[in-house]
Amino acid sequence: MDKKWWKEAVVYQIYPRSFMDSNGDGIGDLNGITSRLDYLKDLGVDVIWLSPVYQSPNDDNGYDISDYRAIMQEFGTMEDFDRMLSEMHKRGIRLVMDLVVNHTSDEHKWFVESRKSKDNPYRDYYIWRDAKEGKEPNNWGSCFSGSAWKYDPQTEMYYLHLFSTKQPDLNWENPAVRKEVFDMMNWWCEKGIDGFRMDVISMISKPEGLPDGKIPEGGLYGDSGCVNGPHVHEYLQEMNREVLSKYDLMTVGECAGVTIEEAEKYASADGKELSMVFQFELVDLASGTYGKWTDKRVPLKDFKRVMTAWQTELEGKAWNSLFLGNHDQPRCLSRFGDDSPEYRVVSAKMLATCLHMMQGTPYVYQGDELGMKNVPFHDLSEFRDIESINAFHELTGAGKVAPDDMMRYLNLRGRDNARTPMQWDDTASAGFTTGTPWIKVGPDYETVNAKNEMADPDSVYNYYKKLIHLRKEKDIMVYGTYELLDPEDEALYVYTRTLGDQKLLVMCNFTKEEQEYTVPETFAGAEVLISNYPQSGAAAGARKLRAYEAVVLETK
Ligand code: TEU
Ligand code: CA
Repeated sequence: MDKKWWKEAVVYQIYPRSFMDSNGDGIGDLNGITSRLDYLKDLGVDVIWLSPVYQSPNDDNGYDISDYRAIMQEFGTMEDFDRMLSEMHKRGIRLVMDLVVNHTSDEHKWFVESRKSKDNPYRDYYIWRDAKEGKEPNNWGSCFSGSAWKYDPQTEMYYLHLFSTKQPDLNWENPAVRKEVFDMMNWWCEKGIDGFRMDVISMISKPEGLPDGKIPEGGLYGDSGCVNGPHVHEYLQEMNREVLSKYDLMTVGECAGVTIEEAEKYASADGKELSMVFQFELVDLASGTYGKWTDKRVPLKDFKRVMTAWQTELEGKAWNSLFLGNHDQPRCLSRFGDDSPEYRVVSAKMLATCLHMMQGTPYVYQGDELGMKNVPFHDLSEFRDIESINAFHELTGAGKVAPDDMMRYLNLRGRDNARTPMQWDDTASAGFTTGTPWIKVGPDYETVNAKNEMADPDSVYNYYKKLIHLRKEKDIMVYGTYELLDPEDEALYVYTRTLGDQKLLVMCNFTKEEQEYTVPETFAGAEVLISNYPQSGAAAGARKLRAYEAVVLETK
């Protein structure tokens, strides 16, 4: 087996705006992160993926960067960053930065120059096109509603923005752009960071000629088709030669639209591009006419099918990342589990068991280790996320979705669910800030918080801690081969892991109803490795699995 530190690591994602505020302005910051590193050391995580902290006007909460080599004022200074990095390294924790180079902010000096004139030296850093028949150059829609093109009167042309109008797409066909990006990446690597999470990196190469896309039934705009474009692998192999290959880095590509076949290229074992990718097949399940804006739940059979495809087809060819949540998703407990007061704890532990016992690098999103759940938003004014606010106005404005339905969908699937402040303790604002938090705090913070859970041996926190520490002791968790059992079962997710003559059996009940299961003879005499319920020894043959029960058996 090709052992790598990043295959054996557990990654913790910090969304800095919501993690910890150190100066009372209601906004998380770098010194706040530094003050909480002992908590992360205790949890046992090996790597921190830090969402963007660069200078930004915050149209998309830092994913719109105006200076790649400066720290956002609200988050602190470069000295604060250097101290945070040093304190992480002192604790043996590595830092992976968020690299957002599909686009910049429209306030980046490159775009300020580019829009000045058609012959400006920076003009071709971005994607400008003339109107077509007096309208946008093609029918592409932005991920944040509306057209993907914005007309700029100064030079009477349109520029492309796959995300907000303040996030103009960079022109990766321009070698000068690639060089700027690589120089900036080397600058951060020389500061001692340990890797990059690459924002929408599968979108950087646009289809030749920027042709119209298919308009989905009921949709308003064409699909840009900008995923896995014609030159994306060339660009990433160049990035690998110019930057990545020079350091001992972990890299993960956020690859919307990636297929397993493409993932084998992005994350190939030959190390020519990236270490691993985030796939979106799982979190995009149960999408509707208007994409994520739906109240559909994911049937377990589909969940098992997708996870199994990635587990079995990448094995030996490329490396999986494992995640159920991040800053773009609703809380995984609410989406895939049962966040009711009665079942919150066992369900959160079951989901964590199901994910962490798989092959790949697990990602823990801040607060999921506490069993934080979706937060009720009662009015559009309580939302902060441009994606949600724009979608509400576009879909209700066009009469496509009733306002009440849209509020329900925003509550179920909106990104703000994962962006409410980290719940540290039961004091005001959950100990996140002494000021007024930039976004509402979850109403359950007096019970669901790190202080309570660290003190409670049966908490979700201490269960995650056990799972994370197990991974350091058990090569089979990292390198064992995955095999799904009982694919047709719509209540139980059961799979094995095999390494040499050792085997694990992972049984997860995704329902609150008690389920019957027959443990294979192979596991006669096996011992319980971990469970979210007290276990009285393990035995082969018929057994019951209680509500959301997760049991892992290990052969000796
Ligand atoms: O997200 C890319 C992306 O596809 C998002 O649109 C996400 O999948 C979607 O919001 C889920 O509904 C990355 C960042 O993670 C996201 O926070 C940024 O808003 C986006 O790129 C633009 O930088
Ligand atoms: Ca602050």
